[in-house]
Amino acid sequence: MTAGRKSCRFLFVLNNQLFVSFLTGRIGERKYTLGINIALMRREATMKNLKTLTAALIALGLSGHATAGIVVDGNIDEWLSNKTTWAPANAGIHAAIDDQTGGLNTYLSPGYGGQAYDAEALYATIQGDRLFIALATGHNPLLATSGNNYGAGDFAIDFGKNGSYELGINFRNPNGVSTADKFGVNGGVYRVSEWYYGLWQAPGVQTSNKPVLNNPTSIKAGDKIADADFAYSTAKTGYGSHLGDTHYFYEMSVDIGMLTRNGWDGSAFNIHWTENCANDTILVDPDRYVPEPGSMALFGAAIFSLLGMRRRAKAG
Ligand SMILES: [Ca+2]
Ligand SMILES: [Ca+2]
Ligand SMILES: [Ca+2]
Ligand SMILES: [Ca+2]
Repeated sequence: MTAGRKSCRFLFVLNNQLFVSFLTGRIGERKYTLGINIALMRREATMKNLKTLTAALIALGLSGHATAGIVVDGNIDEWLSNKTTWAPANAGIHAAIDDQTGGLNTYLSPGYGGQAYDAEALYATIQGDRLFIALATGHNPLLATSGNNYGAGDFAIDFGKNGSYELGINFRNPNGVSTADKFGVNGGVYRVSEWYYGLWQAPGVQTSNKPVLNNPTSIKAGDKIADADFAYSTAKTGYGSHLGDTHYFYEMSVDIGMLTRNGWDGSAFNIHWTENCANDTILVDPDRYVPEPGSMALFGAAIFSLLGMRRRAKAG
């Protein structure tokens, strides 16, 4: 998301009063217009009507369309503009979409498993001072690793996009029996010293000792550094192009300051998720993070420049 502004004069009416715009722009997805009340401009400005002018500016600024905030509750509808295609709700959301279907013998990538192991869509966005992540999958979070079943993996973060996953956001399976499923605290953020890996050495080629190291599955060892807001859903239908399929959603957010204190330099990074078998992997790479000026700071700057305009007008 970016903040921008440009000047382009036009007249508009608000509350039966005529305004001339002097600044329009965007803060993230929110459009705003600042304007000067024509009636007030024609009078000699006093401190009293300057206050009225300031109030009018703020009211205008806040009249734009606000982006709905993300609520971490396991319902990802606010992330989506289209539930059939999984298209994200706005350009600030980075998305990887790979919705497959079929029975357990259906190939995904790099392994098999069809809808029951399908990683379908992974999303990431930054709002305010938090990184939000959402996942849609056909894999039941409550499926435990046992025999030929494999439980859910954790969310792995690779700063530098160099294949070394520094941080993990942990999912702890309440039905877990294996050490991978039972590791740590649900929603805990860990600085990871060791990952588990899946079954695949190359697409369709199984291995027990040469896993693909850029497909980490679950946290094996690490230090807990924070807690994410973390939620996951029960089975849902009505999404994707395969109408009979069931889906499960994960949603979480972590503090940006915590990420920077733990190795993030603000450049683009990868977020990865898969199951403990790594039958289907998914990766999303949020852009470099550019902090936005706070909206009130921007309005403050606008009012300050208005004061400057008034002084110049008075001097002339
Ligand atoms: Ca939600
Ligand atoms: Ca699917
Ligand atoms: Ca998939
Ligand atoms: Ca790295």
